[in-house]
Amino acid sequence: MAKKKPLKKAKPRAKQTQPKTTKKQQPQTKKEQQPTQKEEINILDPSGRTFWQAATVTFALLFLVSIFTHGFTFCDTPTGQVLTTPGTSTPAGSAVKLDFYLMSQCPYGTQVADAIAPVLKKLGNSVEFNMDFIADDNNDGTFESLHGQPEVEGNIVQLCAAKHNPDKYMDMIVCQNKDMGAIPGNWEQCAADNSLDTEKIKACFEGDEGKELLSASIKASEEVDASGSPTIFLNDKPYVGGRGENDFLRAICNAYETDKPEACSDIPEPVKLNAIVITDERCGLVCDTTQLVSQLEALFPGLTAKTIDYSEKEAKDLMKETETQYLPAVLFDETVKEAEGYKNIENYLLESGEYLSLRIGASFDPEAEICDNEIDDNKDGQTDCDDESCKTHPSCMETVCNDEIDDEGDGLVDCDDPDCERDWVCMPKQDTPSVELFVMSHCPYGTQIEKGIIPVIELLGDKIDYSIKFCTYAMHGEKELNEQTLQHCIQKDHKEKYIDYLKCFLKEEKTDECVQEAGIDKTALDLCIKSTNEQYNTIENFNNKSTWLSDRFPLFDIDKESNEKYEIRGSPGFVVNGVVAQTGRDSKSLLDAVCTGFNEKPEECSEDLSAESPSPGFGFETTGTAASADAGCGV
Ligand SMILES: [Ca+2]
Ligand SMILES: [Ca+2]
Ligand SMILES: [Ca+2]
Ligand SMILES: [Ca+2]
Repeated sequence: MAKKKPLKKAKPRAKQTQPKTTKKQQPQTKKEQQPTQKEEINILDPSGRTFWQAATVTFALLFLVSIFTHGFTFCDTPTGQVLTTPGTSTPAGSAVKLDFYLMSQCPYGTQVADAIAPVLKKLGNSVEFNMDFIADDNNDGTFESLHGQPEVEGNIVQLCAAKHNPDKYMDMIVCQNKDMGAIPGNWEQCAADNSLDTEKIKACFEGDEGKELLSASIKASEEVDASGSPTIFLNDKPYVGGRGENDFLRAICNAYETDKPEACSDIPEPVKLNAIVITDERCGLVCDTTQLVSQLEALFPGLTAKTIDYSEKEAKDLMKETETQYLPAVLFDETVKEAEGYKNIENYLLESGEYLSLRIGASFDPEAEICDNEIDDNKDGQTDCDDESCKTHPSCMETVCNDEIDDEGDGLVDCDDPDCERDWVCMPKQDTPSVELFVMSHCPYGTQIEKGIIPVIELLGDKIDYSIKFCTYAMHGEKELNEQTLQHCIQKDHKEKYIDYLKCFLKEEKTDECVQEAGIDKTALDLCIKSTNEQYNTIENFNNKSTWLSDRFPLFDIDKESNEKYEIRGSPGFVVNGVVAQTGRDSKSLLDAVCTGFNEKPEECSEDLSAESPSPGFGFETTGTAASADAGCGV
């Protein structure tokens, strides 16, 4: 896929300059997750530039599917996995298995917990229900979770309740969820109110048992790759249906082949609702709404979806009536408001005439010139790239700026083509390129790229001018602030020893040992640290929480100026000759990126460095997966 190619042209997507974030470090809030009414589910690049590219299309559809997996709203990033439709039959006589993976303070997690509680009561032993939590195990008795320590403790106390009061713990959870912000503190009252054994739960919660339960629970979540809350499996298959009480009841009941429990006989009929889907056969895969429709049908069991093509008069009339410009389009009528799954998509619906249009970021304009079909589609006498509207279409542009190929055949190759003007690979060249890497010292993706860049720095030596800089806020606590000031000082006063130090530090984060091992004068270093802390108020700011970013992250101002100059948002950020570069984190990609900055490439640039991504985090043992190549720490 395009985004995995390190040297792929970055121009059309300015947003790529921001490091992507991942579940582990992403401090998200409900506000960030909930789109506003005006927002689109950005499935397809609205600029249309990537629209015709089949590879991007596949990505778009996968993204769409993953959105539906989570019913649009969830805490955290989509996993991108392709999912099947829900419900799978279960052998006669055995219980249906239902697994929830949640975060105790995720509003979308508590929503499904509340919905399933009455269903479990109705179905009793006919359901084998498991609830596990998504968090990070530091393997030292401490944990980290997206919504902070209260969530960690909330997870623990709920696991303790499940262990010691398997029949009643959901009552406690439902009670706690009424005031989600009070989790975990409200557990005791909720446990007492619902006649749970508070003594046992308390002992578990405060002792090692709770921690062990959470460790095991996190493992269970990791085993199924659950990263968003809620992630739901029904009979071991991903569940993508509605999240209301009756949705769950219906889905579970459908999973029994025979011997359906009594409660299955009187489920209210799903609300009937209608949708019209408009597509255009000319736009191929992008307008293939098969998966979208089946996901909508899973979300709305009472849905009747009718698909019409742009070539039909009905479609054209409807588009006019609803002022719809781009396809595919999904138009619901008012009945959607009565359906149980409405809440899941309401923020993505836009009033369009008498309909509600689902904003899916569609970008195929059926009235526009299609730029690569050798037909003058809009009948203005200009075909394909000759048509003004195709000027920014990939098939009419220099799309790869460092392949020595004139991609669209206008006689201008790579950086000579104005199309490449803003591409980072066309950065100004220097005799001695400057390389600035921005990290948080304890960010796993910062350490990952550091492990990748070290061989490049060692190889190029004084042919480049490098520095490791630090983000303006720390996400990994006080130790990160201290470490960064120390590394800043080593670079300032003992640059020649810095790489040796860093290589040692990246093994097991043993700062003191590594200072000694690198032969750095501790006394001088301490003096630098002291004066640097004073100069930048690092400790003072740490102790004054009102200065923190979003009340959560202490500031780190040493490299503030360059962070702002390059608009570095998180860890890692990579800058060559003053231009933010998009590159992989393996040594080969990083060498290529650095070498792009030379006026004349030295022979070292043809050296064959490892193309394997280092592992995120500390230690040099393993290599990372492609999946982590876009991950980062940042808000
Ligand atoms: Ca055309
Ligand atoms: Ca034309
Ligand atoms: Ca080219
Ligand atoms: Ca060209």
